[in-house]
Amino acid sequence: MACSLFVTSIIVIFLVSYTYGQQCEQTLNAARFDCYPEKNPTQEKCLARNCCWRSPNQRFNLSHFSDVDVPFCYYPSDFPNYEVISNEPTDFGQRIRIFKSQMTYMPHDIVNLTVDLIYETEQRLRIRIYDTVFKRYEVPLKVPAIEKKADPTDYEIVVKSKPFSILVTRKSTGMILFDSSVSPFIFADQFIKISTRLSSPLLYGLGEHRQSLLINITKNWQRLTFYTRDFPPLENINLYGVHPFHINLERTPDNQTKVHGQFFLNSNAMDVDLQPLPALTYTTIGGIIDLYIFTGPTAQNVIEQYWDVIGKPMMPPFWSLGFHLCRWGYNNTGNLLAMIQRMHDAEFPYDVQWTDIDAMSSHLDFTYDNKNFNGLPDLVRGLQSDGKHYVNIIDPGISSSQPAGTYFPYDDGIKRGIFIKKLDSTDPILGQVWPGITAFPDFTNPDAVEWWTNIAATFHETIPFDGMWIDMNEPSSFIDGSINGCTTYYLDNPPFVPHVLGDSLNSKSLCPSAQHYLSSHYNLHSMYGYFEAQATNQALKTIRKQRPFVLSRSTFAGSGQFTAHWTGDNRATFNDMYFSISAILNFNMFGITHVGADICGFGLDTTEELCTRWMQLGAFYPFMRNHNDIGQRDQDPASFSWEAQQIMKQALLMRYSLIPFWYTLHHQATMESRTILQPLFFEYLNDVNTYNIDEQFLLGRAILVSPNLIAGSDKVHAYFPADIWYELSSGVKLLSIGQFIDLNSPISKLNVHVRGGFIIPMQIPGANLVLGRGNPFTLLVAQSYSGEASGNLFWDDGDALDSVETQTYNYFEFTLKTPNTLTINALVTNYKDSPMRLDLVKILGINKPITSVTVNGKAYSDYLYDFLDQILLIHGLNIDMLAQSSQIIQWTTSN
Ligand code: MIG
Repeated sequence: MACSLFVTSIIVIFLVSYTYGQQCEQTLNAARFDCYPEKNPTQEKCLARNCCWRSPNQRFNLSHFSDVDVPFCYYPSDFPNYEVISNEPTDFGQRIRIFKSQMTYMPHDIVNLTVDLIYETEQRLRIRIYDTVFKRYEVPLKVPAIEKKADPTDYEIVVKSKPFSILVTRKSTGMILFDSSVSPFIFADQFIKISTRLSSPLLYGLGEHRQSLLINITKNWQRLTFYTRDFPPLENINLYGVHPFHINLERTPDNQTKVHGQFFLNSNAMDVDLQPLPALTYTTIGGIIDLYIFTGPTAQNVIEQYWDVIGKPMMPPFWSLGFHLCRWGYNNTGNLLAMIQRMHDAEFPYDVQWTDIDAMSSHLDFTYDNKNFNGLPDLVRGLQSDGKHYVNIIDPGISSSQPAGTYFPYDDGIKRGIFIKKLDSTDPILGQVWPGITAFPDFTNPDAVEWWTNIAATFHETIPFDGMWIDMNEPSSFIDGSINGCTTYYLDNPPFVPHVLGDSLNSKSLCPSAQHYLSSHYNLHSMYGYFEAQATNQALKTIRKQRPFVLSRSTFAGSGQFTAHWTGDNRATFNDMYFSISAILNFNMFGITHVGADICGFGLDTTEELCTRWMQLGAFYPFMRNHNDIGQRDQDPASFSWEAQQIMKQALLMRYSLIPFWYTLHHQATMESRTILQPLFFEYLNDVNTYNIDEQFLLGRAILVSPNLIAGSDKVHAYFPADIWYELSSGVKLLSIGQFIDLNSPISKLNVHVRGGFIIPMQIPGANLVLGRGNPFTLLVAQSYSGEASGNLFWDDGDALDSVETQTYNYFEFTLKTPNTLTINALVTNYKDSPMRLDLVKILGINKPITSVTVNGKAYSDYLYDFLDQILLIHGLNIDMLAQSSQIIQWTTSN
């Protein structure tokens, strides 16, 4: 049946090349869609595709010529396309059959397709387009299944028949959310291309790429490639992770901004082409079209709607919010001990010590080098008895060349058959990584989890690690494909290869034809890190019976349920420090909220100035780790001058004092789908000045961080949206708002401001988070214009897997209401193992002298009022926050 269709279609194509007339009149350059995205397009190759070949219409400015620009070869308006043959209402929405009578230029066009329009929720629409006849690969993510059609609040769909296209608009404004009519739709076995018009050129997301936060395509053409890859983050290349999700702003004529999001659920290698129309084109080489549209209308709403599909981030263990210290190349226990000692002597707060592959024996996973790292197990136990934690590295490559019977992870893996296999073989495909020739565990195989758990558990008996760092999981190999190269099979030789680094899908990784339990490596390559993180999370739960900490380099949509992430091999430059901000903001949108960049830079030698600035900024990374490449100068805080050390210590103390706020934000991320770090536009959507800001960011909704990112500068050019802002450390109110201003920022100073209307729970820092847990809490109350504020605090034992399910936690709501009444509401008080004493309350923005203070109705005299800075400090409180469900602090002022 399919075969005869195919033959008919071949006959049709010959007829067609005579009949269609090449409608090439295309006045707008920006409306040209690239018909020859491969390298070296020529007129001949273009015409062979029945496309139009013309130089761009306007005078061509060669200085702007870049890799991606106005295409010479573009689709004519009458290019063959699908048409609707039926359209039926269903329980979930609509089912449409479409058909294409003319073949296009890629092999194995699929002419009969089904289009499901699924009205999943009131704000979420899903569009699935797939082969009507044969089942194709689909991304093995557990996404919500919807049976009943929802009633859309604010979207409308129109399906056009001939040619087939889909138009989605926002009902309330008429803005276009999706419009595939802009370019022909192509669906061949290994080449699927769909375009959509964007609402505006204001675009965010589409990771993992090194780019500014705002992907501005007002004038620029851009191509972003998605295929996980081990390479130091540079612009215009595919990197470690794949997140085909974006946010697009819609500006209405009356200057209101609404937001929608879009997620392309597809794990095959793909290009996303962006052009100033503005429009976006996905070109993927497998799977199906599975598109989600999230109608917001705010940015936070879009995030909630996205995370409902991919899964919310995990709650990290409390200790993992502290400062982490790592480097590649401690080289031996002596160096490691000396570093720990100098950190201790200098009294830096710090929580987690790491080791890298140099601590392994011959780079073999689940071993340690008991010569150079003699005594490592005791060293780790020593750290733990001081309340610190230890994380070690595990690479996916399992050495296959150790003498039989000497390396259990490989021997047992072979026995259980859990390695990725060569095409048509039961033998593992072999690559080469740090330990030499290696096999690669297939974490899509359910049996792999038990194998992985067992070998990790055995090693845990030797070294009781607290978390696992999973690196090299793109998966990365030092050779292309395998030790035997790749095959002539079609998966190893696709007719179109997206613009991946190295020009081949097997570049520094495995052959696409390699076989996983669930499907081919061709389909699953970019999910390797996802499945490894899931298995590792599972293994740690089984072994430690506590909340797991996993750090993964490669990620896919939804990885945040299992793992934290760092942005890979950055370099010690101010530019790298700048790009870390947009990367971290993006990963927050992608649902991996526990994220950071290597502080002070991984590659290259850092400088004292850069490292000082970076420690200040890094104190506001959700995941705060200073990590360094082998061979670079030391960069742990204690390795610098006394002056630099004091500044770094201030930054660390600032972080540690804010941990109750951070921890509560993580709780809200897991429960309410809130980003932890966010761009300013998330909170100030109608303020156009915020759209392009990626040198500042918000922690939660309340704290604005404006780091100094420029070498040798003592000023920060920073924007303050029209609101009340108080400097965090001094409590002083900022006078210029709604504009950019130059803040003083000598090397000793990081500018951090608190937004009026918020109450920030804080705590007196200890030497580490475990030792500081019982320390007194403080509240920073930043009044709004009307003298109100609110905040909350989540607290549990920090390690339990089920504190939410069993309600073994404490939850407080703090409110300041007029007149001058601060209430501490203890809503849940089931966790009693650690004292929760409130010692100090600092209220900002009080412009009248205080005449009295009462605590729970009794006069209280331990307070100070600073008229100049308008701050009321109530100290020595010693309030047990768990004692009563509601406690009240009040004050009166003179008139
Ligand atoms: O081929 O384990 O990104 O953080 O220090 C390099 C050694 C392997 C890459 C990681 C980096 C780590 C390094 N690894």
